[in-house]
Amino acid sequence: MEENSGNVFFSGELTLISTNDQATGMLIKKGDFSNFTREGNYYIKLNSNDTSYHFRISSNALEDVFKKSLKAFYFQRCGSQLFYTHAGVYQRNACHTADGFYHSSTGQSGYKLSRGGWHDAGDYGKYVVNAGISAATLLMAYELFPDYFNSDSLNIPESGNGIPDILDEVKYEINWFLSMQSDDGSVYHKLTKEQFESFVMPSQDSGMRFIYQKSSTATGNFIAVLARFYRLYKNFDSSFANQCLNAALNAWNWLSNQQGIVPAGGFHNPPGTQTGEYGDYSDSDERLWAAAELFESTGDQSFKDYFEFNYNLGGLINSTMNWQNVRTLAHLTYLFSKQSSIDQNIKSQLLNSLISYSNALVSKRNSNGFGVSINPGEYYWGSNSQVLNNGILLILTYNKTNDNKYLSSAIEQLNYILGCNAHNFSFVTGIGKKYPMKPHHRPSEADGIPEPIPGFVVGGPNQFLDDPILQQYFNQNTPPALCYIDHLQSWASNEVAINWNAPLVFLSGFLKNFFQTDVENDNNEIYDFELEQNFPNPFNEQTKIRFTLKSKTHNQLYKVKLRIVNLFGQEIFSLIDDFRPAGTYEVTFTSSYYSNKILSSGIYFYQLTVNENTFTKKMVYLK
Ligand code: 9MR
Ligand code: ZN
Repeated sequence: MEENSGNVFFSGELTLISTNDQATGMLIKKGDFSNFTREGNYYIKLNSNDTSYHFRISSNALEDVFKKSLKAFYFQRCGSQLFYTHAGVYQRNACHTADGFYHSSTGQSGYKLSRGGWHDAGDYGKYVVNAGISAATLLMAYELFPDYFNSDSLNIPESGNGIPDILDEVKYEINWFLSMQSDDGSVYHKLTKEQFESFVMPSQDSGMRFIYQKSSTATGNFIAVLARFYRLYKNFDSSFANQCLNAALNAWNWLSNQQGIVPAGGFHNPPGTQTGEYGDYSDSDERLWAAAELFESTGDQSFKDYFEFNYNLGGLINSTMNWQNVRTLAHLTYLFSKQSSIDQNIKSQLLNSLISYSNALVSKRNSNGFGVSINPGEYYWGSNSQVLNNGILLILTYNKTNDNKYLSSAIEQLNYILGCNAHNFSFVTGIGKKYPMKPHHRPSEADGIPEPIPGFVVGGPNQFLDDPILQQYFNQNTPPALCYIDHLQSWASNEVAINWNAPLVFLSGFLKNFFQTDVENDNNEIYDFELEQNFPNPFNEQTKIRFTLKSKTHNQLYKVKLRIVNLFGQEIFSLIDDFRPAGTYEVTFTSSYYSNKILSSGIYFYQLTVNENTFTKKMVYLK
């Protein structure tokens, strides 16, 4: 029903999905109104007179999630003041400007300036391992889909500098990374206090903060991220980019001389330290990832050899990436490599493993009442991030196969995070009608503002009940997906963290473009672009594409390209590629264009480029 008029625009039947959904214990029925696309504000009413929250149907519905989830990284910045212009009411003073002292467990004494970077989560610690996967996920989004992630107007201090904000934000972290490297090339594991802070603003957090031992997992992460940053940033600032590559190479030099994991047995908090550990029993995945990124950035044979010798030791793509296991990130870098010397056979093995892993995700999604790609048993600390990272893998599989089932499954992962779940609740602060008001996030609590800082996804249901609040409210008979509570002290279900937000940025940023109808129309006064789209099949002889080139100067010729591209910007048909004078043009879509092409159903775009300006319109092709 429409919000204001109460008019009914769509009605349908519910279908039974499950009488006893495993993850929730619920009886679940589904109403599908995906064919109803009229923009507006609506609610749903059942025969029983129950009504839903009011919601919006709009091609821009995901814009807000994307912007806020990326901006959340800015709100995590350590070491500089957040000003009103960028932070609004969440402005705050600079914090932790005197980081940090070598912890006695390093065997070193004194102080190393290591300022900046992002606070890890609800606490104020900074951990290289977790920072690594967070930064890398943001960089991967930009690297694979640059057109979707190139906004320079997110209102962070660097906005408008001609560099995509997502790179500026990551650079803030990169500067801190550089400061965590030791002279021998190795990288210190973390910079934290010995105990978690109390709930004060970061600038009020006093007491000693320490740099802990070097670790090979931190060093591997560091290499991967700096190498990746180098290849994306070199077009913007080659001297800083080169500094990053050199730092990565020095770190590799140290790492490749270590026989086993450092410290032996993996990093552990020394006695007396209780802050985050990010411990790991294996560094072989970090080493593989480091080699993959160095190969992609340099093309150097030695890195290629290292990757090709080791890539299959833990199997192919058979797990979802997380802070502890980055093997899949190594595989993805090789799978999407642009290096010409790549081994095509390995590439196709990796692709096949990605497809079968995604098939398993799709079948989990099919057996879950809310379409979630995790099974009971997988609702552990940070389960929401597993759901989101699964969404990334599904998108990448869609990218390689063009098969819609992966895309629709990816959309469902985001739907779950945004409210299609047993809690009828958006897990992202400031997004939707009902969302976490008491996240375990120190600045959100200590600032005295009732509204939490927006754009943060919380960890989500945790069936292992890893904190006293979860243990108080739930027990081992609680269905796994219900073990969540919006409580300040439920750090194991209601905390926020940078590595959980990064895949939210990826998923919402990718899918927002997917739903937008007009992708970019920079300069519409000069060139009109019309499209007559005969739904559902625009690839036929009734389709006409009309555009006008308005004359600016007498006898001017415009360089005109008209093409049809798929979701990834790859050209499917070229309709015009020449110079044209001002005038109105009409192109009819004759069968000569499509007779010898087999196209799958999906989203395509008409793309008109006139000189330097590109106009894009979406079309849907259904067979
Ligand atoms: O995300 C981490 C999760 O996978 C671990 O099970 C948990 C306990 O070790 O730690 C989580 O990370 C926390 C980190 O140790 C300290 N900062 C807050 C992080 C999110 O809760
Ligand atoms: Zn700080």
